[in-house]
Amino acid sequence: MAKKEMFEDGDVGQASAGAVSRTDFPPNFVFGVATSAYQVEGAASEGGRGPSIWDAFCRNKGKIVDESDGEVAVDQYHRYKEDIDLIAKLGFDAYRFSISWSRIFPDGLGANLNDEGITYYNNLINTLLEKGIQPYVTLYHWDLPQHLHDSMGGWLNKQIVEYFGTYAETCFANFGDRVKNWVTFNEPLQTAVNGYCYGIFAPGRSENPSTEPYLVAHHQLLAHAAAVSIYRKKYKDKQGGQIGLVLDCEWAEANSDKLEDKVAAARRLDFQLGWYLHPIYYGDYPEVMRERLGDQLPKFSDEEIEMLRNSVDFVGLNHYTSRFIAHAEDSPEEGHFYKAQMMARIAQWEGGESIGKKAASEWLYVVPWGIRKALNYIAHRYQNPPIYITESGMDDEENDTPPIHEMLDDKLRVTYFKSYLAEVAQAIEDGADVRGYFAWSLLDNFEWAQGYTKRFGLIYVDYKNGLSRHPKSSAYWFLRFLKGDEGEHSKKE
Ligand code: PNW
Repeated sequence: MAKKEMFEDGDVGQASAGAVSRTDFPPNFVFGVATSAYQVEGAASEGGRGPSIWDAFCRNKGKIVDESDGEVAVDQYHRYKEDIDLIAKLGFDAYRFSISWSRIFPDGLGANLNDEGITYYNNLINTLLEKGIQPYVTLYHWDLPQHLHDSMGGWLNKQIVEYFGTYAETCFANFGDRVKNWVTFNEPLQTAVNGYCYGIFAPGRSENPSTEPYLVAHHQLLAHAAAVSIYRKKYKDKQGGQIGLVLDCEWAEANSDKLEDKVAAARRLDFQLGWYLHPIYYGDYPEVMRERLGDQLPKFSDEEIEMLRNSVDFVGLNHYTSRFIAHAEDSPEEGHFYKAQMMARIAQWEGGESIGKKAASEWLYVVPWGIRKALNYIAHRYQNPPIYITESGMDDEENDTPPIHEMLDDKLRVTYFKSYLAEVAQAIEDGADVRGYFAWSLLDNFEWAQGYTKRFGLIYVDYKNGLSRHPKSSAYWFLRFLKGDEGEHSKKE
């Protein structure tokens, strides 16, 4: 299909302008909201928490656009009851949050357990369960204990695999009687590429962009496998839970019917998903990565591959946006990781047409049809695994000029969720085994290098007035949708 036709019929894309209702999904389909520890908890110097690489990174001038940090964030550490009340009132089934490693082991090493950290997460988990909300817990969402970075090089050192195993096991042992859904890593790609190639995420390294990202990804994969192996050997039977890995993927649509563009789009997907899923399903990195990267790509031993094989009970997909991909010998994208992919990512053409409406973040365009394609791609290429969409959403620019009620009426976000969910329902009909959808995010929060200048929340946080919480139109839309009051009417017409 010509690129223009794909988005001619309206603001946000094709088939998805119609209605969507709860009954388009199986009754046991999970609807949740997501956050991560450093982005929402705050209390960074309280409760015995040790520093993480993000505390240190935020102090480097110029790294965070508004020079902010997660010291207070949105203070969920002290307001978790209020936040859980909101999740319950909106009618969500599940809350995906992450555990801060340095709140459990302040120096990361695994000898000195911080009881206050255990107590905090026990309270959080118990309060969720009292309200009938299932916890989905991520062990690593980018906040490595600073001591592990300083003393041994963090993810660059293979020894990290053991330390991660100890930390993971401590979480299974303490929380696994109640937590039935575990994620080892959130988006290992972003840690590898933004943390070790571009230096725009902690720990901010860009010295060896052609080797470090691949080493860091390798060690994250091995740490993932180690944690899963511990869980399956010692906890899974007793506790009856499941464990998976969360990957991020922009859909890559070939820019034309030319073979070289189709191959470039396929290569792009191998560099995002295949980098992590190929070792797990097929025993090595994708061939095209080996071809393009040669010795820069580490090798697995037979034993490691054995451990990695089938090491996911489900695939978590963080999906926000899509791009058209064109073959490019000399890629316009900067940095080693993108150059190696020999492609151009296209969101806008010379004529001004765009792949979708733009959200606030540079990289985020609203492209509903991409999520259906991404889900079908995973289903076909990776043996139709159970998939949870563990994050999906869009952001508005922080702007304190308009009155708050205007900020709360987030019409484009409502359209985003309606249209993306309609496409998820289609993917289920196509045969993809999709089990859940988590909106990013429960509430506005610390958006990494963008600080507090971008707002992804269903709930508005008033940073100027005591961090008070105010549900946006999208939150009320979910409330009606989850009750079954959305979509049915227009559907029958
Ligand atoms: C995710 N991209 O990161 C993270 O898991 C969240 O912590 C974050 O707040 C959220 O998305 C919004 O940014 C991403 O460049 C970072 O495509 C970058 C991309 C996608 C997701």
